[in-house]
Amino acid sequence: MKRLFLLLCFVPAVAFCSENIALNKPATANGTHVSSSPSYAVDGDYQTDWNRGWYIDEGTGPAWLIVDLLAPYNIDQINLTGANEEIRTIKGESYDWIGLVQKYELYGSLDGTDYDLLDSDFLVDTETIAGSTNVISVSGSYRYLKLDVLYSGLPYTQTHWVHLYEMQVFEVPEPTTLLLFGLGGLILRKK
Ligand SMILES: [Ca+2]
Repeated sequence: MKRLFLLLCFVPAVAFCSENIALNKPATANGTHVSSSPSYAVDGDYQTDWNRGWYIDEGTGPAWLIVDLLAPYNIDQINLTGANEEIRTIKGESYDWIGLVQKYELYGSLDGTDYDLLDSDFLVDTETIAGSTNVISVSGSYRYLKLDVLYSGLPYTQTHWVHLYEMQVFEVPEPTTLLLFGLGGLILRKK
């Protein structure tokens, strides 16, 4: 005797898609060292950086970089990547800056005038890209993102380079309901 068991699976699932909405968006800064332009902070390449140069605040305010997302986005997460040994090794650079820090404040704005403080922390030069990336949870709708670097160097010395290798920005995921019709199994048993 044969018995046929047909299992039909109807599986609603939620898929989340997320892309870096800062990628190749316009970026400006209040200074650039040589050709390390602000656009390198949003080009999707960990080997290129916005370099503000040897930064000392002499009463003119912080070194800053602004990214214009060109429209408001409901932002969920921002990743900031600073200098690190992994990139220097790839590029054949011999500097040993591990342990150096950049003190920053990150702001968001809808109109480019009124800014909300989103994060205040340090970017730390470590051995890896991941270790030198700050993952920042954000809640709010913003078009402009502004990074102020208050100093760079050993804490409170203000005597080193200001770098930002990447700023990545991600929206709150939009759920996409997928209806997965799966044929779970066709089981043929013999007795
Ligand atoms: Ca880059």
